[in-house]
Amino acid sequence: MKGLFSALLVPFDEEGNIKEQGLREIVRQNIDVQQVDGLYVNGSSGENFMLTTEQKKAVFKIASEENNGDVKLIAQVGSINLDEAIELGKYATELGYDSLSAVTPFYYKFTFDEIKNYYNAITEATGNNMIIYAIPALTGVSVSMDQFDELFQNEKIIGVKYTDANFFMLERLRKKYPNKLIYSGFDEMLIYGVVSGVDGAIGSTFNINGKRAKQIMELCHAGKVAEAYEVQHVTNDLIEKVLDLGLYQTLKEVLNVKGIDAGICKKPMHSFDSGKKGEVKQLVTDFDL
Ligand code: SI3
Repeated sequence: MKGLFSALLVPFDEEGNIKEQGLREIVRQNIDVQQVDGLYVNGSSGENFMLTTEQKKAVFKIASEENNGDVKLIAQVGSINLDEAIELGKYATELGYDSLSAVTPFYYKFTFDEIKNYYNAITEATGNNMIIYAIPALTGVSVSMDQFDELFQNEKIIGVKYTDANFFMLERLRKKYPNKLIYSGFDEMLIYGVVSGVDGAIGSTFNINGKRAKQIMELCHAGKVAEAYEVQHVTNDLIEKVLDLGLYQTLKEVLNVKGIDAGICKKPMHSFDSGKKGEVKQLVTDFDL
């Protein structure tokens, strides 16, 4: 379960339907071209929180069929509807997903006890392993060190996808929990995560820039941090531009330019600004995507 996991993009048509063939092409692009070690399915990058339960199941099924055992699979099943999270967790477990992951429940100000019960309920009902998806900037939920201590008492909770820039806490977690899996979540800060000893990374931009991300990890592991930093600089020149043009819209547009049917984003997210298509073509050339 170590290494680089692409947070899988999901292509939609104008009506918000999943484009199955395009999704299969994105899975293959990640495995065959970006050479990632795994896929993180139905995360933020999959626009998961805007999908129906049936659509989420369809994404799990198509991704696992197309993967066909090639790389490791993590199923993000988190939902503030706990029944849905459990239903999805059971479904992904039956499909053979290597681990579940669930975002911390959001919107309502859930108490820590409620959050802990949510994770314990999912692991108990599914019997599968769980990776906590901590992304305080989007959920407003910050998990403290003491709370991680409590959550990690559940042996089925095998790690955390740590999408935060608190590197002091990351260092503390790494030292205290050498046997839990820690995944870095911000692609633009990958090098700091790797130097802090993460086991892997999960990110959206790996769908188009996985090879460079892998280089950053490998160079750091070989002790060549200065060289890794040069690759991070190039990566961040790319990410800065992608964020400026619109994150998921631009990642999809890059794939579209490469001949992969990545469709468009699901409403209410807007589609890529067609007046800027030339800028994306330039990105593909400039960054050799
Ligand atoms: O699907 C997912 O859950 C993710 O891709 C999470 C991941 O941490 C990404 N975060 C979000 C909110 O998309 C990052 O990869 C992020 O897109 C990237 O670092 C650019 O900011």
